[in-house]
Amino acid sequence: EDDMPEMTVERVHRAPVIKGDFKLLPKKVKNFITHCVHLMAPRGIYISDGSKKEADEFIQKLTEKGTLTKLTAFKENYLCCTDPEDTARIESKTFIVTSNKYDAVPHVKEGVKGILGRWMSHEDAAREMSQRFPNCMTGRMMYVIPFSMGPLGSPFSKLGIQVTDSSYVLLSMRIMTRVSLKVFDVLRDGTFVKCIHSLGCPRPIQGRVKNHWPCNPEKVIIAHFPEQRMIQSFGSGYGGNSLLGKKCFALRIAGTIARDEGWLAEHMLIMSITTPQKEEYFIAAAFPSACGKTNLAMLNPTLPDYKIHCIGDDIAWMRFDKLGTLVAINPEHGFFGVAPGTNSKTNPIAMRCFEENSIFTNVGETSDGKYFWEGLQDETPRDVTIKTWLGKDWHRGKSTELAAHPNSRFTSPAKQCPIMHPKWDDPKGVPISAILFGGRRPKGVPLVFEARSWSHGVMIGACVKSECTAAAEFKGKSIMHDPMAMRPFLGYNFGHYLQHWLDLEEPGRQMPKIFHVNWFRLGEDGKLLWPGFGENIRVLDWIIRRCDNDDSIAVDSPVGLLPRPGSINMDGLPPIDESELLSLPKQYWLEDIKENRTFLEDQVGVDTPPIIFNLLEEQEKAFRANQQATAQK
Ligand code: GTP
Ligand code: SPV
Ligand code: MN
Repeated sequence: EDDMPEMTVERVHRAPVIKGDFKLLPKKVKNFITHCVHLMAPRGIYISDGSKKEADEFIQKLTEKGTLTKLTAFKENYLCCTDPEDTARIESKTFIVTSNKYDAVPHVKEGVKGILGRWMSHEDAAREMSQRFPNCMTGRMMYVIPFSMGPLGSPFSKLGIQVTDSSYVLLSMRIMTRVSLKVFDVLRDGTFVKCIHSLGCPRPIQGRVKNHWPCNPEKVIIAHFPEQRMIQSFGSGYGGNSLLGKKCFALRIAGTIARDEGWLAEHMLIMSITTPQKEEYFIAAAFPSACGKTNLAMLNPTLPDYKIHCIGDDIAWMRFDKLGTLVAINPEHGFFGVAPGTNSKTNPIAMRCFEENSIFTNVGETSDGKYFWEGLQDETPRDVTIKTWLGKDWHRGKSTELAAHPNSRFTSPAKQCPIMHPKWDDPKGVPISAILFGGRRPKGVPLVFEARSWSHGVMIGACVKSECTAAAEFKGKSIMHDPMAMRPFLGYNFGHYLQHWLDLEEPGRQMPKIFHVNWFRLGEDGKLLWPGFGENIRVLDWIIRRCDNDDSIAVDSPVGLLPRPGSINMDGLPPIDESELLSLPKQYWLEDIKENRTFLEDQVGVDTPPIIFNLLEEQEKAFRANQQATAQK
C-alpha cells in the first residue's frame, strides 16, 4: 500500500466509475484501484457485485458480440472458443519474483535448467512489467472483482481483489470463487491479495483478433510477488493464467502464506467415502494436471452400498487443528474441469454438474445445441452435425482433427454437483485420514502402495512423475517430474517446501497415511491393465481398510506396503492381471531410483532435506536385497 500513490478524486474520475460505489470502499482498496487506473488507463471502472443479474447482462453482451454461443439444448449453458494460441497454462512464462532468488527456487546444479519454478528479480520484473502494463487497458473497461477463497468470513479463508479487462474472466471468477461486495465489509482495513490481469490488447487493437478472443501471446507473463501478496498476469485469458484466484493465489501465493503460518496449500481433490457400514472417511489426493482429480472426486462407485461425496476437485487448504487432526477446505466455489473423456460412463456426476449455468471453453458444438468432445461419440446422435472448437465441420470416423481441444474445459458451480458433501463449504473443514499421490505411469508402478511413515510418504510425493498432458504447453507424452503434483504451482523453494511437509509431523498429531496410486499402467499389449473411473472405489476401499490398520491385507515390499494378493475386491470385474498390476520390476525400479536421485541432486541440490536421500537409498538397498523383485519382469 505504501508504494501506491494516494487516491485523488480527479485521477479516478478520469476513468469514471460506471458501476459500484467507489467512495464506500476500504482505503487500501481505493488505493489499489487508483494505482491500477494510473497504470493501465482503462476507459472506466466497473465494480462487480457478483450477482446473477450482473452475470446475465454480461452473458447477453458477449452472446451478441459472438464471444459466447448459447448451447440451446440447455438452460444457461454457453460455449466460448479462444484464440488457438491461448488454450493452456504457460509454465515458461510463469515467474516468482522475490528479493532473494533462493526463497523462490532451489539451488539448481550448475549447467542444469531448473524446472521447479522460475525466479525473476524485482529489477527484471519492473522492467518486464513496464513493457506491458502501462496504458494496456486503453479503451477497455476495468472490472474490479472482490472475492473470497474459502467461505467468506471463515478464519480459514483469504480475500483477493482482481482487476481485469476480460468479461470472460469476470464470468468465470463468479463461478470459481465467491464474488461479493461483502468482501469489502469483511476486509475493512485488512490485507488482500492484489490480482492484476490484462489481456494486453488496448484499443484501437493492433493486428487481428482471432475468434473474438483478444490476447497477446507474444507478451504473456504471469508474475507472482509473494512478498507483496500481488499477482500480475498479462496477455492470456486462459483459466490458469487469468482466473487469478485459482493457481496463482490459492496455490502459489497461498503456498507461501501457508509455509509461514504452518499449513498447506496443495493441488489436491478432497472427497469422502462412506462404507456399507456407514463409516465415513475423508481423503485428499494430489495428481498432476489432467491426471484424474475431478474424476476421482466425483467417482460413481461400482461396489454396492458405497457412497462418495465431493468436497473439492483441484485445490485443498489443510491445517492441523488443536486436537491434532488434519482438516481441509476447498477454497474454490466451482469446477474448471477437463472436458474430453468425460461422459455418462466415465463421469456421470460431472455430466450433471454442467447441465446448466456453465461455460464450455474450446469444445465442439452439435447442430442440436449441445457440446461435443472426444469421448461423447457414443452418446451423440448420428444425425446431428458437429463443428470443432475451431469452427470446422467434423465427421465421425473421418476427421483426423480433434473436435475439442485436448485441454478444453467446463466451468460449473460446485453447488450443482449432485454429490457435493453437505459440509463442502463448512468453514471448519473436514478431517483427512489419507493423502494419495499419483500420476500417469504406463510402466512399472503398481496400482497402489502405502508409505511406511509420514517422511516416507513425503519422499514418495517428491518423486511423483507423470506423462505430459495438454494442461500446459508441453508437447508429446514424455514422463516428467511433477513432485507433489505441484511443479507448475510452487510459490517457494521446493527444498523448503519438502522441509515444511516434514516439519508438520509433531507428537500428538494424527498424521494421515500416505499412498501412491496409478490408474494408468499398461500391459504388454499396450492396453490399460486397470479399468479406472468408478472401479477406483476398489482401491479406495483397500485404502480405508488400511486406515483402520487392517494388517492382514498388506505385504511389505521395497516401495512400501503393497496389497496382499486377493485383498483388493475384484468381484464382478472382467479378468484382471493382478500380479502384473501389482508387480515391481526390479530393473525398472533401480533405474527409477537412480533417476529420482539425479533429479533431486540436479533440481533441489543442497536444499533437499537429507532424509529424502536416505529414504531413497533405503529403497534401493531393499530392491537389491529382494529376490522376489528380481524374479518379476
Ligand atoms: P486438472 O483439472 O488439470 O488439475 O486435472 P484433473 O486431475 O482433475 O484431471 P481429470 O479428472 O479432469 O482427468 C483428466 C483426464 O483423465 C480425463 O480425460 C479423464 O477422462 C481421464 N481419467 C480420469 N480418471 C481416469 C481413470 O481412472 N482412468 C483413465 N483411464 N482415465 C482417467
Ligand atoms: C490444471 O492445469 O491443473 C488445472 C487447470 O486445473 S488451470 O486452472 O488452468 O490450471
Ligand atoms: Mn489442476
